[in-house]
Amino acid sequence: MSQTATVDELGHGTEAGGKNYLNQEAGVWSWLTTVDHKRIGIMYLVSVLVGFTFGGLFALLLRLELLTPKKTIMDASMYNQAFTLHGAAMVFLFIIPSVPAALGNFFLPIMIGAKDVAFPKLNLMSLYLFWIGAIFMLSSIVTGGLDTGWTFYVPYSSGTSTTSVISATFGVFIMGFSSILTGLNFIVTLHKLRAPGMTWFRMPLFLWSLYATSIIQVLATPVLGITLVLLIFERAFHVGIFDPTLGGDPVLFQHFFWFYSHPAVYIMILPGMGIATEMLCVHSRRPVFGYKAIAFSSIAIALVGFLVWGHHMFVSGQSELASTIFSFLTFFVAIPSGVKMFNWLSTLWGGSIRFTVPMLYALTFLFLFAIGGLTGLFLGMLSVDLHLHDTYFVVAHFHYVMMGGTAIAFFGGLHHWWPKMTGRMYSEKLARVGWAFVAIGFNVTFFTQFVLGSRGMPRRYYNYLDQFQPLHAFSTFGSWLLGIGFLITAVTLLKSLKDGERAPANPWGGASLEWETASPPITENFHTTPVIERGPYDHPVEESA
Ligand code: HEM
Ligand SMILES: [Cu+2]
Repeated sequence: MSQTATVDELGHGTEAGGKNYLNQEAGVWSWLTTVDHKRIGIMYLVSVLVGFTFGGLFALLLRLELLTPKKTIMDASMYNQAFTLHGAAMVFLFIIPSVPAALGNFFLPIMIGAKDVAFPKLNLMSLYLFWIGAIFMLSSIVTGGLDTGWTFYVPYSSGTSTTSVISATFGVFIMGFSSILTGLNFIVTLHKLRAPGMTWFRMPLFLWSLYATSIIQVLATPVLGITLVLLIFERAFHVGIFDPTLGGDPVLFQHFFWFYSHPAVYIMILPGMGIATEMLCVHSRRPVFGYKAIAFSSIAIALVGFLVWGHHMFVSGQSELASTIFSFLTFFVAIPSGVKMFNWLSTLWGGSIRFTVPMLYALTFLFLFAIGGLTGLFLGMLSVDLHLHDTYFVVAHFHYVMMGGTAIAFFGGLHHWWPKMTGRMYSEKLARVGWAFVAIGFNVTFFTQFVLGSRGMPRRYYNYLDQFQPLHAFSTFGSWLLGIGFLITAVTLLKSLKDGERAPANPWGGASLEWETASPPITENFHTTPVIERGPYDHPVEESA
């Protein structure tokens, strides 16, 4: 393959120095008022990476505190604030918007051969809502902190806590609208703007995962919004809704909260699964095994995900019958997840696997998500969860899913699509070193916590019994490896912007539409509307260069 993209028969390529979405217009104002989904995607990308860095710094501080059994660097109340801010930043500022709003915005229209999303101005408005919500949430840091945990459980949050609960929850409320409107935009775009020949079953599977995610965003997020408004009412005006001393019901809050937040974990993982599918196919040069099974399993996960929220409430005092039913239903989610795992492995089988950086991330995703998912079954088992609830086992489980699953897929996707988004190649060697630190550091940090949890180390404690120290110290050491890994990755990618080689249109030999446009794409994505005649993983016959 030649190193500079050439103009192909659709006229997509640009020669060096040609116009593209990055240099079409210059200046901050042109970015802040843009309606180009690619620029909006890039602004989300920068925002979520800032959120990740912020949350990551708090993670390092938390782990540093846990290096010794007594006070190391902070006292108990600071520890509470640190894990709240870490959790809230990672969930609301990073992981929920990371794949859909950043990478999805950039690639969804391109992958269906469209010029933009259905409602470009609404898309820009969603970004502003995200920023405004984030400012409200983060303002709580300077106006009294936040120590409720990212779950805002009542009655602590509505009465007892003296921290700035209202500004933080109001911020999350606003960010919720950003999420809902993005989901709505994606659904309409996928229904209405597919290029001629782009049937539903010719869409890349990443888009099926975003479609399923959008359904959850539109249906579940309003419930969280209403719940937070009720919480604000109770805290501000002492209306009894959740607080038993005011005549309210605290378990009701948990029902409302998890009715959103369990589906929300699929907002977090489904897009990650979608990216993994793309990376596995492209970098093993194999059409996906079981296209429809993967597509429909995404929808199945989204739907079944609405029926299992009570597994977060086994010890909340809900009835034993309810717990038994929720436990039973929880296992059903394992079926579509298992289907995906089977299809991914079958895709790799007999493929010509190339150990590029995105492939390394994809394989890491498979390994870590398998551990995260399977330990979820331990926790879904009513009898086992009674022992493991609120221990480090849970902390390990959700980090394996959220960080090992989604965040790893996200960073893999960043490496996979970086050449397309920026027009630059990064140093594969450096990126590999970054990956190695992240992969090893992750397991050192979090595998240890399965052991800690099963031995009884509770979650959210800043002091602990001496017997736990060796494992905690090992986990803290792992967090430093992780920190180094992300630092190396950041340097690798930023360096490529300065002196990276120019990226060709199709550096990995992918078959979906984004690889047919130039790197970086022109503002309209394509000079002429493409007409699609094959599936997203079928290579055209003549492609051999
Ligand atoms: C850089 C690696 C990370 C480290 C070292 C780390 C470390 C920690 C620690 C020490 C806690 C507190 C546990 C406790 O005391 O109960 C925690 C909680 C949490 N983390 Fe992370 N974390 C990391 C990355 C992430 C990522 C990527 C996400 C999500 C995408 C995430 C989401 C959460 C959540 C939701 C909590 C729960 C907070 C709470 O209990 O309210 N973390 N993490
Ligand atoms: Cu759940």
